[in-house]
Amino acid sequence: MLAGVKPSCFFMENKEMHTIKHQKARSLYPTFERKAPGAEVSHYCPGCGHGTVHNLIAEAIDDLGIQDRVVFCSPVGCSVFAYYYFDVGNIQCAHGRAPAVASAIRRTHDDAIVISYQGDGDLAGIGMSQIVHAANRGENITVFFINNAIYGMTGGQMAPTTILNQKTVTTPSGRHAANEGFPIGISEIINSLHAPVFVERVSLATAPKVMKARMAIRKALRNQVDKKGFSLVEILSPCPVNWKMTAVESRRWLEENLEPVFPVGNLRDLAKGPFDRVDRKKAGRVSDRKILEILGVDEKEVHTSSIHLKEEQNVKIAGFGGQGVLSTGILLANCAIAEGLQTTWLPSYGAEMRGGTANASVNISHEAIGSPIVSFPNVLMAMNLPSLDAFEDTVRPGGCILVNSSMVPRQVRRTDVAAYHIPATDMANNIGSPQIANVILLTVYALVSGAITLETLQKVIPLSIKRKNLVNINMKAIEAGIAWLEENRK
Ligand SMILES: Cc1ncc(C[n+]2csc(CCOP(=O)(O)OP(=O)(O)O)c2C)c(N)n1
Ligand code: SF4
Repeated sequence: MLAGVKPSCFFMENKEMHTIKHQKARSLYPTFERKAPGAEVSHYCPGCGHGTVHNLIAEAIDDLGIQDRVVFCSPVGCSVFAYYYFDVGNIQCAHGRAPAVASAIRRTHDDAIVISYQGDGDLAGIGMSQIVHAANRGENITVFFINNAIYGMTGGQMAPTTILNQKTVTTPSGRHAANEGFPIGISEIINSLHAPVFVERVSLATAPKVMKARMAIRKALRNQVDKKGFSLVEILSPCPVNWKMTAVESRRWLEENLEPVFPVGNLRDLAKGPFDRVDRKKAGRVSDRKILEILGVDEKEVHTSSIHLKEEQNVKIAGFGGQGVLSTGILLANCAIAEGLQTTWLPSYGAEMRGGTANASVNISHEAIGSPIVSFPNVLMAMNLPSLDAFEDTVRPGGCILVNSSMVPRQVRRTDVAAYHIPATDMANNIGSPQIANVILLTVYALVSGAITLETLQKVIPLSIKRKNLVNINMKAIEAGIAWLEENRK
């Protein structure tokens, strides 16, 4: 539609005046620039209901004036790319887990308006327990449940909401109750719980029904703005491609076949009361002090360290599986704990069982650490060439790169970082085991950064190593690292 066209009509809803605008909602990006260059149209099939629902949600966000507050949790399914369209905060959640992610965001961000947008495979299949428990807890979130009675993205398999006799790829002769059970009414299940405040099923079969869907979507979002509690709108939506119909046929089929199984209408509207059904003020809170007590941590110990970090250490250790990359990260994190510093360790494995790439992210700080992710390290330990190739450019200027030069046949190209080319695997082989190359690198890191002391490293290694006969050789690796730095320090 054309931008800038004047509003063409007004209507009243809950005493609020709304205008119908013949222009794209502000909460949708003006163009949909997908990964493929030039693909600036929606990825949805013609006649798909997802696009219609996106428009309705975006218009509601605009009219409620909440664009800057919305966090949109998109699912796995055809709407996995919702973040291509909605110009709001976006999080792409693991299959079926959007209600859990939404709950966490809602509880930790008072001002956020959190949307969980889910298909029927996502919500009623793999994520069934997630949605039931989020609803049962009465999370103050808004769930839009797109029921197209089929797994769309994966090519038309049976969903929990597939109706009896409906043919799908996995029920080629139709769904039969004796084989696959009956279609599941999600709205009815949610309506059986105590906590939810608003449950409504709507349909996209005809234009008047789309207008009803529009109202329900607004109501469900407005409930969250007013802190009323959990709202779910189930939207019966066409999937012409997997239903093997034209767009027009699919809307007719929806009305004639889906609606009788899943009757549209409001199942619950308790939002008229002034309060959220769940009184959050009464929620039991565990204090930080209590958590430390449960963990057996002495609070004073956590904040006391003789180390003075010049800056927080964001370390990326990378190599191939078998080089001890992940255990180096654990060793470093354990040393940081022993130094009384805050730390996190996050492993990342390649898909291969053996010989694949692996990396570990370690943060070390005097302060509490917000996220374990290290996207832009100030320290890189590259155990092989692919790791240096992958991460060299991510290191922050002024940072430091330690390279296992036995496995990396090139120099560090960056000139704005300190580079150490240590023939760690050769040195380790000379001592007696290639496995200790990582400790040589770690020793050099300890010395140049001052983030952990050699005494701590020597103390922690015997505690971290399961095979005690390897402790001595690790101590020799530390000595080798010290000797190398003495010889090579400029
Ligand atoms: C853990 C996991 N299991 C299975 C899949 C495969 N998968 C991707 S999308 C999908 C079904 C999505 O269907 P639905 O939620 O109905 O959404 P639609 O595509 O119809 O919008 C499945 C099973 C996956 N990606 N991850
Ligand atoms: S497969 Fe179905 S749900 Fe997915 S985009 Fe196409 S029409 Fe929509």
